[in-house]
Amino acid sequence: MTTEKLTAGHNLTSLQTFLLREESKHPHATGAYTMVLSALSLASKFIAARCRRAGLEDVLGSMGAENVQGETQQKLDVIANEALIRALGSRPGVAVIASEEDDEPIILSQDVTGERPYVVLFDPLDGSSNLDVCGGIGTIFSILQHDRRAARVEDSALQPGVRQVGAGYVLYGPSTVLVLTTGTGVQMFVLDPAIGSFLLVDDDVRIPETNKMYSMNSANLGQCDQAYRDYVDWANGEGYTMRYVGTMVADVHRTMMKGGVFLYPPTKKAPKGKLRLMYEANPMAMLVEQAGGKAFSGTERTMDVIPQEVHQRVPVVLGSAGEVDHVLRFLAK
Ligand code: P6P
Repeated sequence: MTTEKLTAGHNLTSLQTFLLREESKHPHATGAYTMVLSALSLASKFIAARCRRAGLEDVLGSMGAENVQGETQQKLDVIANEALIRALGSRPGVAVIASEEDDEPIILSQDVTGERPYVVLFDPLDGSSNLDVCGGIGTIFSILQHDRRAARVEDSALQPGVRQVGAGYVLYGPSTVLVLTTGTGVQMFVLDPAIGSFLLVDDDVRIPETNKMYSMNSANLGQCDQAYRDYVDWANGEGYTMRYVGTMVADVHRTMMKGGVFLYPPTKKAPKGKLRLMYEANPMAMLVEQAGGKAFSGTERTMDVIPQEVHQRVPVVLGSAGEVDHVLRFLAK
């Protein structure tokens, strides 16, 4: 029997293999970046395991407290947040951690010489309110290089999206999918629970140019600017279909795989938009652009937005280039 037959149907490139192969392309690499991504992978496997048993362990429901966003914290929000902080906090390359769940960034090193080169920002469990109904939820992360010139160490977390050196999300759905960019295209991995490894299934994810599909919470339409309402009227007239899960990771992943456009416009309730720039819009924008799509916040490219504070919110329009252009045409009027 040939080797090929022995391994037929099994992809044998793990995330670890992929990262070490990428690291080997950089002769001066210290391995710190690989260790950051390895920490994110470990924490997401831990979170996936807890999600899989959510109905069997006491991790459903709320903590009875609110986070800095004024949103009710789910038990698994706290568990996921702790897992990410502990995994990243034990890595020598991480200087600052910023989480949706924590008011202020966590400084792991006051050392301004910057031997700790990275800042990691994340939404530990995006869409966690869907957990109780077994809906798709996810983790979103963004990696910046530590800005040693920042006035305060924590200000290093306030860099525009164009300065990201990595971004990704983990979708905890029927399977656990990691979609990652380190700046040279987008790779997709699926967790094989039998061996506990993320295995490479696509080494060059490209978002389809067009698809007559938009994804937004249509219940908000009455609160949106006329331009968004005009776009939806136009799309409906053109025979577009609408899909919306209510978890950004799930809605963006569908958009990455099938094409279309995902929108969270400003509303009366959220006049700057609901989604957070630093650990939702920016990482998703890097992924979408690396896959050939576009990501805008109003008429400004999302990754050009200069952040003012770590939890700031922005409007989001992202997806297939052709579909985002249709929305921008209405916003420009
Ligand atoms: P709405 C989940 O709470 C979240 O932060 C994103 O994952 C999602 O895209 C959005 O909010 C859904 O908001 O107002 O449609 O429930």
